[in-house]
Amino acid sequence: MAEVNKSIRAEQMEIEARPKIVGARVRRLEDRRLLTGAGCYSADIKLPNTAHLAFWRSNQAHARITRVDLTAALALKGVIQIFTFEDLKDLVTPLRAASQTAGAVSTPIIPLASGKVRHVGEPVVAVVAESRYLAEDAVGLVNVVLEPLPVAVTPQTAAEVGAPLLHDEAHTNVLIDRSLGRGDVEDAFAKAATVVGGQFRMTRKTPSPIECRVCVADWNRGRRELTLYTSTQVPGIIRDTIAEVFSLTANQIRVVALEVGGGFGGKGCLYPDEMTACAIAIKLGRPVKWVGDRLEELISTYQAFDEHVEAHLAFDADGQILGLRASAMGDAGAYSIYPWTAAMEPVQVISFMPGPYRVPAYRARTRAVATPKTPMGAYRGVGRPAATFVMERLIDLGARKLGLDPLELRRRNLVRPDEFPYKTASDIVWNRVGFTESLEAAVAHADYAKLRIEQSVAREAGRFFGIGFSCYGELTGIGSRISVAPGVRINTGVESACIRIDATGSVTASFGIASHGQGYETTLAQVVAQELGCRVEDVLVLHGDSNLVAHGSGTFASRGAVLAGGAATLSARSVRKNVLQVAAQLMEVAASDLDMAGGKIFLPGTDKQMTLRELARTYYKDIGRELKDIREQYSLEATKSFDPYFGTSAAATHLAVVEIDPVTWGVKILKYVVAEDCGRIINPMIVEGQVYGGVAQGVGAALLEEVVHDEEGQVITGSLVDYVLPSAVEIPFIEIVHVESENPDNLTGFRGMGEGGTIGAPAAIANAVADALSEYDVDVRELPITPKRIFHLVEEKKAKASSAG
Ligand code: MCN
Ligand code: SMO
Repeated sequence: MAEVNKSIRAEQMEIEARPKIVGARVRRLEDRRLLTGAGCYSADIKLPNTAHLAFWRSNQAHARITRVDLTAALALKGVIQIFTFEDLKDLVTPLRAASQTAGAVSTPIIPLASGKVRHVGEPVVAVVAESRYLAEDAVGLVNVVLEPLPVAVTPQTAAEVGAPLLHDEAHTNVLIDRSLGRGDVEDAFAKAATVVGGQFRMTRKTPSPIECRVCVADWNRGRRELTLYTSTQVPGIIRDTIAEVFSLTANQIRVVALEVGGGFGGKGCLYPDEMTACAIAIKLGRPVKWVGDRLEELISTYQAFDEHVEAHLAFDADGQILGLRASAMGDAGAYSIYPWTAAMEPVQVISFMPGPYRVPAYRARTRAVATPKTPMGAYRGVGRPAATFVMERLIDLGARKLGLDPLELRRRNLVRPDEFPYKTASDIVWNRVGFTESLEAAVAHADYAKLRIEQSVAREAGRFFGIGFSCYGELTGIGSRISVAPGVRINTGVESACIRIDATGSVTASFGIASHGQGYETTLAQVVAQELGCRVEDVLVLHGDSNLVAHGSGTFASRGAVLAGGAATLSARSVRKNVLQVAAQLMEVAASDLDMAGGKIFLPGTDKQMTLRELARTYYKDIGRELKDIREQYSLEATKSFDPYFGTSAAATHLAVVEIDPVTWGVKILKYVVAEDCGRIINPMIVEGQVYGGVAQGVGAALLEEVVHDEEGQVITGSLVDYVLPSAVEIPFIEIVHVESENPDNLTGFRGMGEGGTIGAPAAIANAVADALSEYDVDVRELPITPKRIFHLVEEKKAKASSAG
């Protein structure tokens, strides 16, 4: 044992002596290219002989396709061919997102609508022309006759027996109905001193990246090879899926995500548009290009967050949580998407609802209900923003009723450091993570006591000034044991890295993930440089191309740092070991005596050294009998896969201070503090950028963003004038405290954090708004909490007060 400890200590000392690359604020290597307009996006791909694709999309929510008349469109000069589902069906095997969840209903995913349409924006006819302009003109001449079918637009009406069915063969609109929990909830509520609760709702959002979805499909007829350039987060998943759809092997397919201008979840799955482009490219033997416009983005990119939750929380007289009850209903939209299924968000809502708190008894039910709307997919945070909103509102409601400070009530109920590993009532295991540390760090940084004094001064002056907390726990970097979406059949728990040193000594590190804003060319270069012992600028990180490694999925679910970072660590360590062996032979010393850092291999305490460049050149290019043996024995290249097996816990506390304008009821965020624990940080600057972006998205969810449909399922928010995204004006200055708690869960100590900002912000802002309006006893139960909603809430309370008085 002493031996082991000694060697661990020696290793630690050695690590500490090396330059600290992981943990440094390295400037993003990709930014020079991106900021000078030198990035190459999918829309920039210009292949010779490209045909341009445009879609005729459904303008009705639910209707039978009775006639498609293409005569006028086909007569337009420059139109190459026009396709309906019938023209493509011989090529494609319909996809179904299988789920192991009992009673789960899957729906077919096909390139173009067949027989009927199920949401506004669904692609029905694909027009291919010599230019995009001609294709658009021809779309205007396509005549599709739709015979309206009855609609059940809300999940509540769609779930009723006898509601019009979206998928007749499913015999129900309820795609998922699942319950979970532990403990005696009835008893908990019977014993409770205080119960709070009610109906909550987070409305529909759309991810809204700057770059709309784009793809270019290219079929090499001779070699039978398909290349798909697509603005996706998940090239690996798309490749494997396309193989299935077109009955090809994966080595016939290459899926490339060049620069991707944001995804935020919306580019995390395979779309019918991509299937269509591939099918037509194969049919025509010409490259086919589709560039989605903003309207298409707003009506066809998968949306999320439409969660209706009824929840109640029971406390004892001391404010200890006794039990939680929740019933959630998610608006799944028209299809159960591939590969995540309709279960992904609604199940996350109830799984994460107990949050970072000790909840001894819990019972929850969740349903995903098909409605004639754009399918529900991923949106940063997936379910946890809604879960956190509901739970954190319940905590604040409880504090008010119990007469306790919201901070105190949280302190009493957070899972304490000595309780880890803590298994929640929904079966999530929280491993050691800084729940309490994050809360205390936020409180200290914001000087909470002073804020409350400021608040009382403000209130005396008649101002609506409010303070809101939100605490959450997250499972990130999920391994093969736990799936990202409950019940899905695909395993996303593995990522690979291939690291190779070439004859010039430069290092190329290839990954299966796909950076689309996260800055992986920088952070993974930091990890490789640290572990291998070279400089960051020696490392080129390649990603976003299914040809790079044998298997990879992409970037989603806050997994990149943990999974790709883990794979990078393993393969860099493997290459390093070999480099030291080769150097030992060339320098005629023992490998165990050598060290490597900054691109130099050296014998500590002497001037004996060689550069990685010299070593690599000798290894590949010099002539000599002994080199033959060295080459055969040691490779300057390694591929390793990493599977964290379980997930890694992550946590944060957000604290928002808001002021509400008594005339316009507009909410202004005065102060915003985030204390987050993402374990060991690779690059604090990038982590801060992720927090800023995530909180900005959460501010949108809390105050502004909402996809609105009318009672016929028409989309009201078809432009960015109607679907309101936050701008710089609405985004507060965000103060960040890093709580780098030690992470025993995986080999790197990294925890994921890319979604966290969006998980914490809606709840903190909702609580702050409710606190600001506490004189009216206003309860914030629906987000976004717009001026109009606040106005109605206040008027309602005023009316009640005057009728009572
Ligand atoms: N990081 C770090 N140290 C840690 C943890 C993370 O330096 N301890 C860095 C990572 O190296 C990476 C970034 O922070 O550069 C985010 O890492 P991680 O938390 O692993 O999240 P993912 O890479 O898996 O990113 C996915 C996540 C998701 S799910 C959405 S949605 C989202 C997000 O990232 N969409 C984004 N951030 C986005 N940022 C941009 N710019 N654009 C999007 O579409
Ligand atoms: S919503 Mo992020 O792509 O998991």
